Amino acid sequence: MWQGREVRAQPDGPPDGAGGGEAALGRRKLPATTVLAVIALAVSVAAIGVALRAETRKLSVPTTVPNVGIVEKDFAIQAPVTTATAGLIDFTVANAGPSAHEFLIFRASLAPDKLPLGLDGRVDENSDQVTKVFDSGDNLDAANSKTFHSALLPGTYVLVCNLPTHYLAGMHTAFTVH
Ligand SMILES: [Cu+2]
Repeated sequence: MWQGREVRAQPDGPPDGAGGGEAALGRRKLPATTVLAVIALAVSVAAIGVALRAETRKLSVPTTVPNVGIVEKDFAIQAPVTTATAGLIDFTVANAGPSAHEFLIFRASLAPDKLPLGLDGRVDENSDQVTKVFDSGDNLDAANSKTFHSALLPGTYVLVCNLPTHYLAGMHTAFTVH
């Protein structure tokens, strides 16, 4: 790859002035292959820099996401810890049964038992007064537990099970993110 003969400097230019000038310019001009090699090297170094920065970013992400243990049962949601720092938060929800339950997180400035209701008595998930930020989707069967990943901004939240009648029966609890 390295073409030594093309970049070898000549010790002396020809004796006559004009020709010598041209020869000197020609000598200093690097062959295209060398220029390309230098560009390729610069790009490689830049790429390594980007890769290192990406690696640093990866490493700076906390390796332990805080985990909040939740117990759901007929009919309550128990959270031994009710605050967390904004960012990634895992909720490990255990269902003590006997019914299946779901796990929803609403952002709301209302009291946990004052969320807007639909005609069916469930929390109105489309109300302007609440923003649903997490929904477990599937129900969690009794005696099962599952960890859900969330990313929460600072604010006040209500943890809810919104299966028919479960919210009004008491399945709501406040959660605050600082
Ligand atoms: Cu429930």
